Amino acid sequence: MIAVMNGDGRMITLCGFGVSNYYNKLKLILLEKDIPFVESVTYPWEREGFLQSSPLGRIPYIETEYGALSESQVILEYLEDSHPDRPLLPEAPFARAKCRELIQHLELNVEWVARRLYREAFFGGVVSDETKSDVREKLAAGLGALSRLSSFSPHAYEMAFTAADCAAYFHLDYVRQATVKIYGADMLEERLPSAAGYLAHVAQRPHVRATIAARAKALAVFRSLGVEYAG
Ligand SMILES: N[C@@H](CCC(=O)N[C@@H](CS)C(=O)NCC(=O)O)C(=O)O
Repeated sequence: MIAVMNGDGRMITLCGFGVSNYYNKLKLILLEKDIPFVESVTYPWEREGFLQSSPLGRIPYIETEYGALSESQVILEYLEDSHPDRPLLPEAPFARAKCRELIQHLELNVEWVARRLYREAFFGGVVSDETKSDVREKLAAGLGALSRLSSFSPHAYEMAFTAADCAAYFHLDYVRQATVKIYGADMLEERLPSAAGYLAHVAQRPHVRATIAARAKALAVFRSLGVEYAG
């Protein structure tokens, strides 16, 4: 647990576990914005204990001095509004919307589609051939949409590091791994050729490197628990 407290006593608790790409999206936002926070390891299969904080029992969620907040994009925008000092969204309304548009396409039409493969790709389960073929088709469309929105060179949204990169790194990395495992081919390479260079570039950031290292440790802990979980 990272325990850091602000000078004025406010503190955010990030709840979830470090294997989750949505958790790591927010962790990276907090680190990059230099917002004090503590981490509370919270597993989705323990949802009965936190449904009041995250109504579907999903992680990540945060606890704040005002109450709990769920859904990573809502949390991201709350952090941006409440801690404007180190902005991770562009200031101009249209650019701000374009950056969020990219995140929404990435999550709805790419990550959420690829997620249906995770059970087999990462958690030792089985996914039907029908699902694999459906995902392949929808993922091709989602990645096509992303390629029309961004060149991912050098960043997800234009030239500067933004919140879109915090989401893109951890989502695209899992999408790539899942497609390699399930289809024997990297769909990012096929549909988003700049992704490999982009991921390598973003991975050099100190906070990204630290979050990747924490993810490896969280994965080892998760495996040692021997629980059945499908993502
Ligand atoms: N739209 C949600 C997605 C979060 C999500 O899918 N979390 C996964 C872990 S990566 C989870 O809690 N899965 C358990 C479940 O859906 O029951 C967000 O952005 O926070």
